[in-house]
Amino acid sequence: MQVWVRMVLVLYTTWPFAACAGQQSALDPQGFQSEQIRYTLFIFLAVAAIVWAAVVIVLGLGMLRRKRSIDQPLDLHQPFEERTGRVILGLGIATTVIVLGLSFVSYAGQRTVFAKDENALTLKIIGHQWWWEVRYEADSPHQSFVTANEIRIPTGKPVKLELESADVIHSFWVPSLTGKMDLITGQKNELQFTAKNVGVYRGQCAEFCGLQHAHMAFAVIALPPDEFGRWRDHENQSASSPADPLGKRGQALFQARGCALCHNISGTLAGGQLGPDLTHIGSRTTIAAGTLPNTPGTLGAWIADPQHIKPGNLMPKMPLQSDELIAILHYLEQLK
Ligand code: HEC
Ligand SMILES: [Cu+2]
Repeated sequence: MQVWVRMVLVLYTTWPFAACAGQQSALDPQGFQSEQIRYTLFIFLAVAAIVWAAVVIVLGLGMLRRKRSIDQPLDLHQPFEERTGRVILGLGIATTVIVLGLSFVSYAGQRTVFAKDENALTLKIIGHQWWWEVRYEADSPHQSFVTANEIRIPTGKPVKLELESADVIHSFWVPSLTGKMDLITGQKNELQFTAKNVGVYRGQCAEFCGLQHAHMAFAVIALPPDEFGRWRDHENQSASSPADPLGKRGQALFQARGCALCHNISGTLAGGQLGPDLTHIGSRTTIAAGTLPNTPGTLGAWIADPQHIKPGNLMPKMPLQSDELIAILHYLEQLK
């Protein structure tokens, strides 16, 4: 078989299933809200399919039973006119009932999806070109901390997100958990969802927001509640101070080479707010908004030349000697 024929066949047979399951799929719901959305979708799909099939069947019958052309097409045939009138009236009523019914289904679905729970865990998400700031805010400042591009939540507990933007309009979308919501400057939008199962769910910006829009992903990591509590307690702590000489040098260079102007590392002098918080960067799974897995190699490559990896992003290429790069990398790796 020709190669291209085989490729087309493979694509054709696997493509319909590729989107149905996995980390990022509205058809494989892992939250109460996404379940409701899929349910609404299937009702719409079923009703639309039935209407479509009925129209095609009637059209086919009409074509099969077509009569010869009439000599006087403008002549009125009383019984025929009456029958046509009744059919049109019936179809008009059916259409109205279907549209009203679907409106009700959609309204009921929205009530579930947008239901508010007062006891929800509240997080603030701020969209930036092209990364996500995630703020866990508690009543006491000692319980509040900031992270980026990774949202850890407990399973079974409602989570409320307050969505804002620092620059342009972004859109928050984790298909496995719930529907989309825009992030707009000067406005606070809310989105609530509950993850049913432990897992990692991928999300991404769903509103074109500039050059690196396609590299503006994030992960929602749903943990068992006790594990979430432990993570939260750990995340609350300031960054650990490096004990070894190379780490100490890295920390000093982080200040001296300007990184601290844009990045915050709690418990140190670094307090920049322009870029992601790096207090616990060593324990995050990805860097640069889901663009690369977080490994020593990718982290080093990012610090050496972020513009090569994500052209146009707002972290400039910093002039560093290779020994300085190694020291800074060693320091950041320790920030678990
Ligand atoms: C002008 C501000 C600025 C400076 C200076 C800067 N950064 Fe960044 N940095 C950013 C921004 C903005 C991002 C987010 C880029 C993106 O994902 O689009 C970032 C991302 C990062 C990340 C990835 C974080 C994550 O969670 O994805 C690391 C690590 C990092 N910077 C380290 C450094 C180091 C080390 C230096 C100094 C050599 C430095 N940065 C200097 C603005 C800056
Ligand atoms: Cu965006």
